[in-house]
Parts: sequence; C-alpha cells; structure tokens
Amino acid sequence: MTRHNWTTVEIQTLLEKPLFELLYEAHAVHRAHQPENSIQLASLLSIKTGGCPEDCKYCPQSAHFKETGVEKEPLLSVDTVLKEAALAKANGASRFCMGASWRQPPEGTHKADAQFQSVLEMVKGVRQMGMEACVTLGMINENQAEQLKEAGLTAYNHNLDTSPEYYADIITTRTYQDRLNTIQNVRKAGVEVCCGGIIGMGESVIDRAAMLAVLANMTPQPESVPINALVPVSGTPLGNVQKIDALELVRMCAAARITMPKTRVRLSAGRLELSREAQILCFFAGANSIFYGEKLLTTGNNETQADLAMIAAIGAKVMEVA
Ligand code: SAM
Ligand code: DTB
Ligand code: SF4
Repeated sequence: MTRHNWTTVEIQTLLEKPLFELLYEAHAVHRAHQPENSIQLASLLSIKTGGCPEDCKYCPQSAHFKETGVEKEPLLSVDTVLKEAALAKANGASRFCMGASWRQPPEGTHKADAQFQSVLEMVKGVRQMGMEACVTLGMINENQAEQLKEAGLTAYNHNLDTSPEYYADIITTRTYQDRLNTIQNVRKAGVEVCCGGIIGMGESVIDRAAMLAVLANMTPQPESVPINALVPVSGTPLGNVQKIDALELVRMCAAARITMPKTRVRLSAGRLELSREAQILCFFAGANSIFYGEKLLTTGNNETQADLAMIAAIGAKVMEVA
C-alpha cells in the first residue's frame, strides 16, 4: 500500500523515533516490498564539468564560486563517454548516469543542437551495451524529454535537494516550481524519475521530512531516490559546514523506505565518510543502491573492490539489468 498523503509531521515523527523502532518498521517494509535483496550499482560520469550558471551553494561546479578547483570543460565526446560506460559495465554496473553542469541543455543554435544530439547518442550507446541509462542535464522541456525517451533513456535525475521552505537558502537562480515542472515533463514523456536530495546543509529535521513528503506524495512516486550527504567542497558557501552524524543518513534511508516502499533508495554522495558498518545500517534501513566507481562527478567515491566485498559480506546480490 503506497500512500500519497504523507504529512511533514508524520515523517518528522518517523525521523525522530528511537532508532531501533524506526529500523524495525523500515526493515519490515523493505522485506515486504523489496524481497530480492539486491543492491543496484550505478556508475556516474560528469560529461560536462564546471562553469554552471546556477548558484547551488553546495556545488563545486557553479561558476559563481571561483575557488573550488573545478575547471570549466567542454562536453565530452560520445566516444569518450561510451568508453567509460563500457568500463563501468565491465566492473559490474547496471546503470550508467551522465551528469552535465547545465542550467538546461543548450538549445537553438547549430552548435547547441549538436550537443543535445551527442547526449542522445550517448544514451543510445549505453542502452545498446545493455545497461540502464540515466542523465541529469538541468531543466528540460517536454520536447527534450520526448527526444530522450526516444533515444531509450531509462531515467532522468533531477533532485529537489531540500524542502520547499529551505530551498531559497540554498539556490536563488531557480525555484522549487521549476524543479517540479521538469519532473513533470520527464514523467509525461514516460521516462522514470530519479529524484532526491541532500542532507547536512544546515536544514532542520522538519526540512528533511518536508522534502520526503513532496517525494512520497508524487503520483507515481519516483522510481529512484538518491539520498546524498553534503560533500563539503572548499570554495563553496557550504565548504565549512559541519559533517552530519552517519545515523542521520540511516534515519533518512529508513524514512524514505517507509514512505516509498517500492522505490530504489540510493545511498549517494557522502558514502566515503561512512564506515562499512554505517553503510550496512543504511542498507538494513532500506537503501538498495549505491553510486559505484571511484569518482562521483568531481569528488571521490569508495573503491569498487571494497564495495563488492561489502555487498558480499552481507550476503546481498548485485542487481542485474532486467
Ligand atoms: N546541473 C544539473 C542539476 O543540478 O540538476 C545536474 C548535475 S548536479 C551536480 C546533480 C546533483 O548533484 C545535484 O542536484 C545535487 O543534489 C548533487 N550534488 C552536487 N554537489 C553536491 C555535493 N557537494 N554534495 C552532495 N550532493 C551534491
Ligand atoms: C545525485 O543525487 N548525486 C549525484 C548524482 N545524483 C548526479 C551527484 C553527487 C555529486 C557530488 C559532488 C561531486 O562529485 O561533484
Ligand atoms: Fe549547476 Fe547542477 Fe551544480 Fe547547481 S548542482 S551549480 S545546477 S551543476
């Protein structure tokens, strides 16, 4: 029974329960709705890095923050991207996610249209390898969503990042409604929605609950929800923010699982800071996917061998492509 009438207060109550009560409830939902005990490995590649016009306070790729050490680079070639995709597949990934530091994909000029065509080629190439393909390109309109669908795109990632109330403290160059509009365009085109957020940006538990309520009350709910912990990058406005306690991530995974029983909950950025055992608690709570590969977009990620060993240690299996 998937509910779409969650209130922020209900989810706040979940997030604040005694840990074992929360884990007990979350794991029961997990067992009932995710019986295959599999973990999905999704590999990430930044296909276009830096120089982004948006001002997301957490992001090293924003052009507004000059001292993050991230250089602006052009869109990678289709060839380069597909070589990386083949490597990810060889390492065991079943989803390949491509991220671009765009406010929206370039459109209108000959050069701009050629760039979008390249992205479509990348999507087609990844699908031909037998992996799921996901892209995150900023805001897209209905027409772009349809073209991506035609190219075979499995999912589009577009995060809400935080609550509607806290959003303007983090990003001023676009609105929450802009985000929701893109998600609607993706859904309308028949592409799966991958949508989540970040904790550890100075938000309250109420903000975390409010974000989960927006996600859970979408009909249908997102097929995948990435739960990121802020990776503080020096040079960004959030570069000096105190790191969160790992148990807060465990609690987010649990509340996401309880409110979104069928969704793939991805334990995303920030995993490098977690012990193996903290990650395992996240899986017990309901996480069943990770970003896999030693780099996220611009920052580091866990070693692949360590990840495979961790999955083997808990007796879970790696999700295969359907
Ligand atoms: N530019 C596109 C957009 O923002 O929609 C796509 C790429 S953007 C880098 C993808 C997501 O990465 C963001 O929505 C945010 O949730 C996450 N992200 C970026 N920097 C992060 C950081 N330092 N820590 C955690 N998550 C981060
Ligand atoms: C998501 O929710 N997290 C990923 C992916 N979707 C695109 C990105 C994390 C980025 C972390 C900072 C970096 O490496 O630049
Ligand atoms: Fe740009 Fe995306 Fe980074 Fe925001 S999160 S600055 S939109 S790349």
